[in-house]
Amino acid sequence: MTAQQIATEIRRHRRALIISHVDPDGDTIGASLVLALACGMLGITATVACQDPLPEELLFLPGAGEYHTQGTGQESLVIGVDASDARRLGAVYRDGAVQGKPLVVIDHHITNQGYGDLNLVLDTASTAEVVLQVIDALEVPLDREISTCLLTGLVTDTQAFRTSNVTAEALGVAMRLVQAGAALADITNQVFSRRSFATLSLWGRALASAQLRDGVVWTELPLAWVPEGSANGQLGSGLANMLNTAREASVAALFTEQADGLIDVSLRGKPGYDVSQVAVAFGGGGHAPAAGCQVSGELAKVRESILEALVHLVKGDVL
Ligand SMILES: [Mn+2]
Repeated sequence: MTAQQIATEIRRHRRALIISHVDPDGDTIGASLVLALACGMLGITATVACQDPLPEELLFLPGAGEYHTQGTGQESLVIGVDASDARRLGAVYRDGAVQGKPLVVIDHHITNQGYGDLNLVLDTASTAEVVLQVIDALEVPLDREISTCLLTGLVTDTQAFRTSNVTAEALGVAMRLVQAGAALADITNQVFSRRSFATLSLWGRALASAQLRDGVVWTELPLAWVPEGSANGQLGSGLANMLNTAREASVAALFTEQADGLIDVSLRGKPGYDVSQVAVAFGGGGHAPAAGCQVSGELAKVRESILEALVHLVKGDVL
């Protein structure tokens, strides 16, 4: 599928539902908001929706206040953004009024299952770059709002251009976005340097109990530690990256106990270790250096079975 074909499909509709993945990050939010802005310019009424609330540090994005938790039922097209499988689209997509409508999937995960009616999945560092191709195909000009949302997606998914999938093309995209008005330093400051004290305190607790086992560094956030009302996984976002800076470890794992009974598992791998293999084995997905899954069961049991798989990964055993 090409960006041109996706653009042609979008133009056929008057109302579209754009879905960001559960536990939303800067990439799914930025890319979704851009599609909504583009739809608006083309006279298409867009609803942006996500099952979970947006992280506070991303509320500065233009349109972030317009998020819904479900569609209106009026849309004739559904667009799933940055989600490697249908489950990642959460309750918004499970809604009976949404099922059966044509689904366009725009993503960049190598583990994407091609579950849409139309799938545009490219091997880029962010979904924002894929959406830029769609925007170009729709002939929507880049303005400050669109470029700010897209650069936020690229910056968050690459940890400010530090991941191994940052290519010359990705930097070329960043240059285009900065030229169109996106303020790189403001964005990085906004998304990486504005953690709440509660988050830092929680990380302190989690780091103090971190353990190292056969090249795997891991820690966990039991439900009792997580302040009430905080969104799924948001407090732990970034903590997995920090764990993975341990020189002695090849891979890192963070286990977060959620109120819904599921254990959220965030995995990180040093270059040469593909943690998405483990995520996929447990029903999740992601990228070689960063992947995740949500597993039902007791925290200790889930943790042990995943740690076992990670130790095998580190040893080079076939999973
Ligand atoms: Mn992404």
